[in-house]
Amino acid sequence: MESRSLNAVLVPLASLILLLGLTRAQLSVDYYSKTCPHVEEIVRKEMIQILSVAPSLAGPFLRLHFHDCFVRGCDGSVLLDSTSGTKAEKDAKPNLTLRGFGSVERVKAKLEKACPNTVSCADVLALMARDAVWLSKGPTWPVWLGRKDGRISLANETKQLPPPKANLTQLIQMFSVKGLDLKDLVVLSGGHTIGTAHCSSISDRLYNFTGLDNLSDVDPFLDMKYISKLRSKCSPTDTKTLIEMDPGSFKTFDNSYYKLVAKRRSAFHSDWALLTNSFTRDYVLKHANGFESEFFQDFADSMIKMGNVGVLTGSQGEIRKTCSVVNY
Ligand code: HEM
Ligand SMILES: *[C@@H]1O[C@H](CO)[C@@H](O)[C@H](O)[C@H]1NC(C)=O
Ligand SMILES: *[C@@H]1O[C@H](CO)[C@@H](O)[C@H](O)[C@H]1NC(C)=O
Ligand SMILES: *[C@@H]1O[C@H](CO)[C@@H](O)[C@H](O)[C@H]1NC(C)=O
Ligand SMILES: *[C@@H]1O[C@H](CO)[C@@H](O)[C@H](O)[C@H]1NC(C)=O
Ligand SMILES: CC(=O)N[C@H]1CO[C@H](CO)[C@@H](O)[C@@H]1O
Repeated sequence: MESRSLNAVLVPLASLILLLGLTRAQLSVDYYSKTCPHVEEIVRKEMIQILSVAPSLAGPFLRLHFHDCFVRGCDGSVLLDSTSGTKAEKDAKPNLTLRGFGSVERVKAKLEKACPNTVSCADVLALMARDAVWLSKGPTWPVWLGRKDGRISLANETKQLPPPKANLTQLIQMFSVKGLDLKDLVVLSGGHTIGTAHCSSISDRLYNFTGLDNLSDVDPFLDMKYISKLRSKCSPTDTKTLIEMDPGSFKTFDNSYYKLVAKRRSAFHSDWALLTNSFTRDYVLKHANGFESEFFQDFADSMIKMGNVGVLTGSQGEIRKTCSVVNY
């Protein structure tokens, strides 16, 4: 009896450690040191140019990597176009608001010129996300490289992405199936310190939270004064207007996200939900009052962890030539 129950714990534990060991062993910081030694400089140089012309793309680049990693692992599947037979992730509802695809192709094209058939689109996304944060005055981190690109992208798999209305139970569940814990959840949510949201992503909190569809049907956990402010920007049916998620500081990666969450002025119900668990609430309240460098270090650690989710390595997958289509 006893050894059986011990085995029940040890066997999955051992295979988990093995699995983590294998994935980590195959990604490495110097993966392209021989085959494409200037990969990081090439990406950085393009990113500086892209963001100097279009600074509002920093948020979208970070979000693209997140959406990539949460569906089929970080395999570039978010970048694939639909084909005649299948509707891709890109064409599913959560992805209506993704941007920056043209810039990813631009960076990839530069890399194809310097080192053909070498750097995967999944790695390009990981590097672009890191540089987007760094160029927004946030932290930087070593990007583990060597991901291969997948050949499959299915719209219905975007169900694995947390919706903005999610409660903490759902968030914990959706992160834990990706191997990400409570700390990763509260830390990575801090990514909402940069970028914008469409009115359509928040209008239910302002007008129709429980489906009653009248002016008193608001998210009870959103600061009332903030509701008025948001309503003045977003009419109930507006699908185009963008709001700054971190007003006044949406281009700067800092700890102000946690200040907003603490004041119940965050964009999404999912951000507010971080106040409903003692661990995540303590993290929010602590970092609302400073400790920015600790948040930066945590963010770097959790991004490296997210960048490892479900990666294809070695002989799995391929190095796509163009990020929006699989190789022949
Ligand atoms: C915890 C669960 C999360 C939920 C429910 C969520 C939901 C959303 C939604 C609904 C938007 C607005 C899209 C729009 O209307 O244009 C958004 C934007 C954004 N999200 Fe998240 N997100 C989550 C986690 C993350 C994570 C882990 C990251 C990265 C570390 C991230 C980074 C971003 C960024 C940077 C934007 C701004 C994009 C832009 O400027 O276009 N989010 N998120
Ligand atoms: C998702 O879509 C694919 C292709 O369209 C289909 O084969 C698969 O069964 C669908 N999966 C689910 C869970 O609906
Ligand atoms: C969270 O949301 C799910 C799905 O909507 C629901 O079933 C569950 O009861 C909610 N949990 C809490 C604690 O509110
Ligand atoms: C309000 O929410 C309900 C239920 O989710 C939905 O059926 C209805 O279309 C929404 N109204 C508007 C104006 O979006
Ligand atoms: C909103 O709808 C609910 C349920 O029908 C009703 O009780 C409430 O009085 C309505 N509020 C307004 C402002 O119309
Ligand atoms: C950026 C992008 O490809 N967005 C697509 C999201 O899905 C809708 C349809 O569901 C497409 O029309 C968009 O082009």
